[in-house]
Amino acid sequence: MAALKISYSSGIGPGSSSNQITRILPRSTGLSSFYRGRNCVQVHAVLSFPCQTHCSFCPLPAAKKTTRISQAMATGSVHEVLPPALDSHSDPPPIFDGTTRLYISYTCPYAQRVWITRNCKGLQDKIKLVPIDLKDRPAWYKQKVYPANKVPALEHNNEVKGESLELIKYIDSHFDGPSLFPCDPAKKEFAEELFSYIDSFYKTATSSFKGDGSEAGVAFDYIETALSKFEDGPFFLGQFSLVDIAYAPFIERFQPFLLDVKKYDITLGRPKLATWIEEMNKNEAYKQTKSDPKELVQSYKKRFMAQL
Ligand SMILES: N[C@@H](CCC(=O)N[C@@H](CS)C(=O)NCC(=O)O)C(=O)O
Repeated sequence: MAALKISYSSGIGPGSSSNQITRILPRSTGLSSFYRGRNCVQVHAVLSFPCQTHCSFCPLPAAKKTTRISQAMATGSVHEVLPPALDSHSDPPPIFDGTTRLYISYTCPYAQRVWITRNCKGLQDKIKLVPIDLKDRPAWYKQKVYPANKVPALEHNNEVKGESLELIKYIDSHFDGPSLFPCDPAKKEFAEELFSYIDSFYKTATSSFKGDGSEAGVAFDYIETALSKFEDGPFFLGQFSLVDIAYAPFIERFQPFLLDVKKYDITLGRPKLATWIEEMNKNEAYKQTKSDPKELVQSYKKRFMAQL
């Protein structure tokens, strides 16, 4: 059986130590059972858009972009030990020292979008992850880093920017790595429609938690139809893109919660969605950011059941 060398830190998240551990796992175990917080990082190539022409969303010259899948991504050799979350006792990093930093929380779906984007572009060594413990937030975060006091935030070129959808576009267009947004106008237009739909998707899905979950059907039907629009791949725009990244953290949470609590299987009768989830789960850059579904269900139960 092929073996995969996994290095991980046991020191992820509040209250844990920061010993590094190396384990050999049987490949058949599947990395999906090893979630961030404990894992190493094996990055494989991701699909990217081969932009033939220069376009406003894609400032890099076409030739540069098409060949920008990093060596590490192509070989799956990127190795990242995730740092522990900083809390109210932690010193701030040397802010505005020229380092590009992505402030996240390991549990925040918005931050996860930006983290996935960074991983997909192979920017692990260019954008440093700074996880924050939101339950015991360091005061310096609001005072010195991001007055909105939320994650995600990106420190880049002596500025701090927020808002996950803005950040994934910003990272895609300002950093090296495979382009994650198409140049095809029809695809761009559809991407914007899908970005606009996310809020109602979220609201429809979460309000279904009050009932038997089936009211979420309309939101997942929209997704199923959207996934049928382009036939050059199983993703929203055919090929893998920022749109998949924008939806993934939420579908990652809704699927196990609705199944566990409401016995509602979002993939039933939705083959495109089932395939999309399957394909997403093959993406190492995304898998490194995933949480344990059991923990997600617990956290959603805590958050939403109290209100029901
Ligand atoms: N619209 C923001 C939402 C970010 C957000 O709400 N982040 C949450 C964590 S998941 C947060 O930082 N909450 C802290 C707070 O609101 O005090 C985005 O897309 O980035």
